[in-house]
Amino acid sequence: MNGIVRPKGYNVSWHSNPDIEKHHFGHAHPMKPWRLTLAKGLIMSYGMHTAMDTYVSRMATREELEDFHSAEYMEYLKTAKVALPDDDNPKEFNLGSSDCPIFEGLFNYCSMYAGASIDAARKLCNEEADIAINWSGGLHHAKKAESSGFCYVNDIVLAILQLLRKHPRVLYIDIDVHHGDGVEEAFWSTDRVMTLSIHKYDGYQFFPGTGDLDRTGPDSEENPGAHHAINVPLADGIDDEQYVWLFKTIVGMCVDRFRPTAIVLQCGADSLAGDRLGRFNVQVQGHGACVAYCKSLNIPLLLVGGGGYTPRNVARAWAHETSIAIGCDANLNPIIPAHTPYRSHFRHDTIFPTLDQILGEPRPNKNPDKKIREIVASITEQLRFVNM
Ligand code: ZLV
Ligand code: CA
Ligand code: ZN
Repeated sequence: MNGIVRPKGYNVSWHSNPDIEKHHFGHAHPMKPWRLTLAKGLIMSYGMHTAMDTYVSRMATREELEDFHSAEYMEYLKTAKVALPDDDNPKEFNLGSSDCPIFEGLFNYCSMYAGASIDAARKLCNEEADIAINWSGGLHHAKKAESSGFCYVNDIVLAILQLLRKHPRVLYIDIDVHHGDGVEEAFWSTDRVMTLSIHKYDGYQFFPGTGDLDRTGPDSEENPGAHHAINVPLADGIDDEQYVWLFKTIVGMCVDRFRPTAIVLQCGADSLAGDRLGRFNVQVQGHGACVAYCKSLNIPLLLVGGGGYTPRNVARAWAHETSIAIGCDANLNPIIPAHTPYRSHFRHDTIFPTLDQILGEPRPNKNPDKKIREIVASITEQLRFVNM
């Protein structure tokens, strides 16, 4: 079946739940859980599920959610009622805002994607998986007591808290086009988690408006979290060559200095070219090269999803990255199998749509090489302050 074989002595676990995909944020909202159906269809039509341990994930319990979130916020999230369109009540916990609408089944949706990330992290802790995958997770903006930017519960923080039960040091890497502010904030004061986010940054306009190069951790040197936040602010239009070079260079330096015993990679697909909200020119190949590089480090790896607002491209990237995880990427026929569900969604200018070819107006690259080198120089200097 398309050259898919289970890798010997290497376990990949895949955590998903079809009920997650059925939720709707609202007609005009860019977040479409249905993109997960498209990704799953592609993964399964290639037969990749046969090479992984597949789990239908369960809901996280209230106790598990309250490992990070406040009990008051979780209670409100559970009981929040879908508001009428003209209801302008004050928005507690930012719930009911246009970014974070209250929709039917919201609490179940949150509990399921969080349950999947928690289970995936536990598979790594028990050494039952070398790579664990939850494409429905990666919701990096949620705070202890606040929803933000389409994220209600921070499954990444919950997963890292699980990993910290066994692992002394966790490296969090975020390739979503937005700054991973919620995860950064949650681990701001500890030296057991290093956070690295690569994102579009223009000072204030592009959401969430944080993530400048100088944002490196708490100011006080006595605080163990000092220097453990790494931010890579980029301008529009970065291409594969620059992005992958930057990724490998910076992640390589972080691994050398911090020596993580587990890695969490948030694979937000809104950093791809042609994304409805994104601004970069990264291709499926370049995005996947980041996953391949993390895999090559041979450190337990958790892959989560994140943003991604052009569903056919999100599905392409996460299917390609699943193939990298199980090691069959080189053997895949790039032409999307004829029996793939919703195959017509992948067709644009060609009758033979491929896994790696995405359509998107190229954006002018506003990232001079000099700037890219300056970013690396600044992070090199920052890492000198991280104790080995
Ligand atoms: O990909 O939104 O700019 C992880 C992730 O990182 C804003 N929100 C907020 C701040 C005030 N505004 C605007 C509110 C708009 C509400 C609805 C949209 C609707 C249609 C098209 C675009 C948007 C939109 N919203 C674009 N950017 C925003 C951001 C939030 C981005 C979250 C990224 C989440 C899953
Ligand atoms: Ca990011
Ligand atoms: Zn994003």
